[in-house]
Amino acid sequence: MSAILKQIADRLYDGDAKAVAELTRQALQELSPAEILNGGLVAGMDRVGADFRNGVLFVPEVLIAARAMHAGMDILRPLLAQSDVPLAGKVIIGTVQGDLHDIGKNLVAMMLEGGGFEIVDLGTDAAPDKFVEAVQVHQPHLVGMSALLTTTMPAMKKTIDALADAGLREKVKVMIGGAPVTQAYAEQIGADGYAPDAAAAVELARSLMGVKSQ
Ligand code: B1M
Repeated sequence: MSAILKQIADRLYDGDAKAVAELTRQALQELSPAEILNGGLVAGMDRVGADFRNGVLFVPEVLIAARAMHAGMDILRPLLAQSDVPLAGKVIIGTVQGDLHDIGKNLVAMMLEGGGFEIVDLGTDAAPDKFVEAVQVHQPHLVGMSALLTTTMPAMKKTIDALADAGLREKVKVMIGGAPVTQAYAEQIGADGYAPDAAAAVELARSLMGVKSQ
């Protein structure tokens, strides 16, 4: 790995947004946006994800690292949009109807973006129709749903049913998560996968795309 990519990954891990932005600009003099994305930002977020899963880092540190990742992404995004760099995949994500909790969903979205995925975020209280419309417009590979209330979990099933009614269910993989959600519930409602945390969500998204995690 080039020295500057390692520096980007290290500073991202430390949550130093200013340094990540500066190093990303410098790296563009010698490397392509895709090389910087994968070798610097995604590599750094992968380490953050692994240490979060292993209990070395906690939510505040992950959020600070994700902010540093965004500082680099803000510079790369317009350049990546111009080039034909294949992203890891496109994900539509939202907190389901009736549910206003978004801290975990945002964390998952940020980790997925750090994992090289393009994110369309529907925010909170996203009705089944909103997911259907977003799938029609954005044609994602994956749909991610978050629920924090036992009373809003059924909205996940309603959304899957709405996708099926619109003839879209076979076109996307559906992943779900949130504190009360389980693997058994994912199987019960016909989702393609469940992830217990943001790091696992990146691994799951990659595996649903048929890519082995780094
Ligand atoms: Co609410 N709330 N809340 N709340 N709230 C809970 C969830 C609750 C467990 C608290 C409790 O009673 N002990 C309880 C739910 C009980 C239940 O249903 N079994 C509860 C309740 C009852 C309520 C209200 C009904 C309270 C009231 O008004 N009477 C109300 C509902 C509002 C609504 O949604 N309609 C309400 C409101 C709120 C606030 C607005 C005050 C605030 C939300 C602020 C916000 O999100 N912007 C809030 C908060 C903060 C919580 C707690 C304290 C923390 C949730 C959180 O952010 N955790 C929560 C208690 C708790 O969990 N300890 C609670 C941190 C976050 C990083 O974790 O969201 O689990 P989490 O996300 C994780 C994983 O779950 C996973 O990855 C994330 C990162 O590792 N994950 C996914 C999440 N989504 C995923 C998607 C994936 C994959 C993984 O794939 C797509």
